[in-house]
Amino acid sequence: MSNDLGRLEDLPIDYRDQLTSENLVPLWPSLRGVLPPHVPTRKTQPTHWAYQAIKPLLLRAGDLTPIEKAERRVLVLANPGHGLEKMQASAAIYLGMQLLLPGEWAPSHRHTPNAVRMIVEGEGAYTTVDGQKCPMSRGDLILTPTGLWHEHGHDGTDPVIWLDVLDLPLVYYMETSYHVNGERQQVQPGRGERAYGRGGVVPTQVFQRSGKRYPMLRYPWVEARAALEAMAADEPALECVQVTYVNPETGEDAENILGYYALMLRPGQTLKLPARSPACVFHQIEGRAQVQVSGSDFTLEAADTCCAPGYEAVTLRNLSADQPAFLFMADESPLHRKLGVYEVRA
Ligand code: 1HN
Repeated sequence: MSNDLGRLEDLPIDYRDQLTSENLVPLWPSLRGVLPPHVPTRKTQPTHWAYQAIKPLLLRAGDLTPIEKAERRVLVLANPGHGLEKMQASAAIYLGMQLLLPGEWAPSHRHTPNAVRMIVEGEGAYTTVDGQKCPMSRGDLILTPTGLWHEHGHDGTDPVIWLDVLDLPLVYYMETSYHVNGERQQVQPGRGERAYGRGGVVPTQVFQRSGKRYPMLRYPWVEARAALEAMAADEPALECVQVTYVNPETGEDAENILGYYALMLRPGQTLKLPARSPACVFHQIEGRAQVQVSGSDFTLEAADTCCAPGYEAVTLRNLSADQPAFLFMADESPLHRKLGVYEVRA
């Protein structure tokens, strides 16, 4: 097959003008661009966002912009490879750091993109999702899946900050992104959600299925951390000490498009992750780690975040010789699997 396809400039100008006026475009000058050999073209650049840099700017946003003027007071972690104005960390992943001050309320709405929040700092805030009040503590993961009402409140005394992860870039690209505003939700006491908080047992559905697509909305960090520590202790030879956040009724990914995971690096451990098609995001929950990906070398301090493009191997190294390091990960693998494009490259 020829690597030397005809260029646009090779065509007579009158022919090109006629094509344009009929809304027609020749494929061959662009064919290698849209279908490059062996490895896709990726705009996603390895990018690191230091919490130390974000936090003071976010607190200043708290002074500059009242919550009523922001609805959601967020600084977006934008990948320069996509252009900052696109507000993308990768092709399908949006990341933002959100600040809620004591007494503030971020009003109820629902939208088509799926979201999760990973709590970074502070106590006393909560998200109400589909009538369920979900308290926020460091490391907790709270789902706000597509279509579910959600709002944030804060009864504590200090600022609360969390990382939002959404599939907004994909949903927007599909021309399916919109929101609806709503009234303050009635908190529904005890719908039994807490029964899902224990690994291995779920409520028996004797008379009918729960009917809930999202039975579990809050994944407490104490539980995920305990699972990782137990795995590490019980399987000393296990290389990748990682758990996946799943729907406890089906075992499927917690949400439809992005995947969420927690990972433990043993003291001094170096973990080489193979090149896989999905882009991914790392957020340091505890400890410090080095992240190497396609020529970039980041040090993740606690609460730092970085992203890695797809089709690149990633090396993670725990920078402590005597303490474990814990990371939250998000990636595009549920999307890639559903689309049939998921790959692991040896
Ligand atoms: C959103 O609804 C939240 O509810 C946060 O906290 C970030 C970014 C884009 C679109 C919707 C929230 C968002 C968002």
